[in-house]
Amino acid sequence: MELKEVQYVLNKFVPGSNIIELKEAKEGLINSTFILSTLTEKYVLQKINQSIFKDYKKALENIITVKNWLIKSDFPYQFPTPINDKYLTINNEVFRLQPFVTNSIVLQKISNNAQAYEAAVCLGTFYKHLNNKPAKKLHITIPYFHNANHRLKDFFQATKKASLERMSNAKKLIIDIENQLQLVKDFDFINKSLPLRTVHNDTKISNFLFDEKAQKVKALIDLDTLMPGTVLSDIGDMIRTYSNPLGEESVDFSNITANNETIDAIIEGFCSQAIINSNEKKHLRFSGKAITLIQSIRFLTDYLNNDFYYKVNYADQNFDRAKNQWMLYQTIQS
Ligand code: GN1
Ligand code: MG
Repeated sequence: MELKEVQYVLNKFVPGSNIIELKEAKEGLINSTFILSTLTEKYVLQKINQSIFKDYKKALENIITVKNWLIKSDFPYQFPTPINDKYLTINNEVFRLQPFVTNSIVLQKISNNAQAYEAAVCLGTFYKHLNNKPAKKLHITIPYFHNANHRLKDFFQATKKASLERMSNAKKLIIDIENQLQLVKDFDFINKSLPLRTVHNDTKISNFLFDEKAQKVKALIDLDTLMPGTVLSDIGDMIRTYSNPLGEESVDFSNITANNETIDAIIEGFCSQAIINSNEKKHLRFSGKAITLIQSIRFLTDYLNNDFYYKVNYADQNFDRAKNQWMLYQTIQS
């Protein structure tokens, strides 16, 4: 989007204010995000990807519900939500405007385990404050989001429709994944035995805003996937993203190895706050392995589907992401 368009959208939210600085934040793979400053305010403007967040209206209701629960229980972190609790539809595009969290920075990767610990403490606090809230009242806005069997169904369907070229590139990885189906089944089986909780569902480090100076978390962001679920989705995704020092875009495949000490820091930080039962605790480490394999399957599925879901900058990027996750998966201890 160009400055003129962003300015037009901003004025629908805040009439009369003028942008003096505009930056696009390119971290997310789905929504488009812009950081904009006016003389007196700084905002985050997002264009929602409606083909992925089809139920964005219900997702907004979830955000408001959780916000109210957290306000009531004095959640000690910021939880930025859309200004006026609303989205605006402008020329068939859906936008939200949020305040920018002052003096905050986005980390693309962790640079030490203390950062992993701090983010996990924030997540644990989130779980503690929502412990007695009725998660099942939240809408399921993306059905089967972390259901492994569902992801496998999509994957097998994609293998049937894929181009010959992409199928032949992916052949080895497809066979490797097919040899791991038991783990995917175990994940669904374990989840059925765990309590339903309010789950964030996208706990990568860039969704925990850090203080510019102190190495502390200030805010939890990216709330589109707040849904009922189990703790394994959130801890699994933390493990998947923080334990991979090279990041999910790295193509240095032979050097992708999980840092298992980072995993210890995540579990320690989370358990220092969250109130979870022994069955949940027992499977935290396993969740990292499972979610990483599922993410490899999701990237590979999208590659076979000709990149319908995740944004790509070059032809085989989703295949590279799938290989990256596969390498990581093999080195995560569980
Ligand atoms: C997507 O758009 P982003 O980066 O916040 C995805 C996550 C994946 C992640 C992989 C709704 O999140 O589930 O783990 O990409 N979100 C959705 O980087 O599918
Ligand atoms: Mg996200």
